[in-house]
Amino acid sequence: MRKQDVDYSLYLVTDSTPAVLGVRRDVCAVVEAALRGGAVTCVQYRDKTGDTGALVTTARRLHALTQRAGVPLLVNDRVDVALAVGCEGVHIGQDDVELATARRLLGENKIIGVTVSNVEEMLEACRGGADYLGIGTVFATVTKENTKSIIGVDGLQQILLRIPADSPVKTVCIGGINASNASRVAWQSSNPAPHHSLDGIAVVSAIMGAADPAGASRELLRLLRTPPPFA
Ligand code: TZP
Ligand code: MG
Repeated sequence: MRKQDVDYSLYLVTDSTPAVLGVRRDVCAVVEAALRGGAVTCVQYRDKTGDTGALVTTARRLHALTQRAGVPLLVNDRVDVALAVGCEGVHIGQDDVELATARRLLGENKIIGVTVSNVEEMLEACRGGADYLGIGTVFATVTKENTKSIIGVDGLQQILLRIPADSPVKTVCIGGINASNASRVAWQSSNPAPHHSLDGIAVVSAIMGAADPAGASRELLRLLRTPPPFA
């Protein structure tokens, strides 16, 4: 899979905490169920709890699942875990390893995504050669309570509008996206089309917390492609 060809439309971010996942469910089982629906296009393994050995073990299991589904696996924060597993890349925030360092460690062929919540962070990530931006937090969410800023759809649009026209960077938004707002967020962020319209939405609880992860994924992808009423 060439990194230029990655489809970011429906980007699943994992969460292993019982609050999101429910007590009896295993993160790999939920990802496997979601992938079976055929709608998830990209997976990020995000786990703030495990020790390195446990992270590598779970990342290996997830990579086997994503490879079978033909979608990329990215690891949140941990370049070392991504390297150990040989998956497709990483996602880093503003307080993680520097983009230039991650690029040196991973090389040009791996995917590096960066979280941005304002225009300055976006410009810096573009200059540094990020492959995609995770723009947010769009709406307040219980999944990640210590977010720096809630930017709303307006903030998301402001960032998209200022991405340099010649930048190849891709974009997803994150934070509180679910079936009730996915269509509106996707359409408002793409019409009238700036140079860079949104390439996808990233969700945690809308899929990881769903009773039927495959059905929830298919419904989200359908909504992304459906104009909201009065669009
Ligand atoms: N980064 C910004 S918000 C967020 C992350 C990882 C969590 C989003 O979770 P949800 O459940 O999709 O609102
Ligand atoms: Mg991080």
